[in-house]
Amino acid sequence: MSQTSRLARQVTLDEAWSSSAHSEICCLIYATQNGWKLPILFEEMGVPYDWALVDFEKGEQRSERFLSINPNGRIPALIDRARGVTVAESGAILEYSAARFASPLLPPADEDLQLHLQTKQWLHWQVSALGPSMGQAMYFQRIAKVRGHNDPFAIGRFIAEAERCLHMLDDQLASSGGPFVLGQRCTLVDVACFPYCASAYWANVDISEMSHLLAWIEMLHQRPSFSTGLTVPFSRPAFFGPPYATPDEIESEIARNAGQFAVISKSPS
Ligand SMILES: N[C@@H](CCC(=O)N[C@@H](CS)C(=O)NCC(=O)O)C(=O)O
Repeated sequence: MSQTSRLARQVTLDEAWSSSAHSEICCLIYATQNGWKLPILFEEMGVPYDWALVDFEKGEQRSERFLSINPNGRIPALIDRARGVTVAESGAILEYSAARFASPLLPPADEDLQLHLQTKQWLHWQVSALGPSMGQAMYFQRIAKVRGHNDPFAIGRFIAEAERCLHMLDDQLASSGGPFVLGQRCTLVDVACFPYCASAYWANVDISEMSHLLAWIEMLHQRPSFSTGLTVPFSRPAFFGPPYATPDEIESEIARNAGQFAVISKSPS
């Protein structure tokens, strides 16, 4: 059930570095699968956070100011004002923040080394395998195709790879016994994987036979910290498909989303 966040406070990009009584950290985000990981994390940790919108409509992810924090020009990034440091790449941000706030979402190595390592293994897998395959499946169908560049081979390849990754998670949930990816405990893996898995509809990946994955997605949609995190900076229920979005919401998201990213491409030589 989605609710308004009591932990989140919006600031402008200009204010992102300014110290505030509300929080020592500021998340630089947009409403995407990688962006939502940070609000979900802070909601789950129960730690107050400031956030600033890096507005894709204005190309702010490619502004000099943002590139000085992340030369890769991608959200999310995090500013830790109290310590005067920044970090980009969602996996690095999740690891840093969980350690910074001593969160059990990153099980300590001296408490359970295997669980600690599994958390890192699946987190790195999410950013290197699940995320890119889902991201490309969405890109070729929801951006390139809508803008007249239909490439069935690329679409087929990335759907197949995303499906393989989602099958891995379904199997992992079955073997861990759930309810979380690594078993009884909610970890950074759940935080990192959820926004992508919940967007299987948007990537056109068929998960109807993946019963463990479906139950896990549904459970996390109902978990207040996760559902609240999905509303910061704003909700895009169309990514999750019916019953989370109406046909009208889906139609308008298709047009809006396709206009949001530059189609940067080179012809093969
Ligand atoms: N490996 C990066 C991926 C980040 C990423 O792809 N972010 C996307 C949004 S989900 C982005 O900023 N895209 C902007 C663009 O392509 O211009 C991470 O995990 O943080």
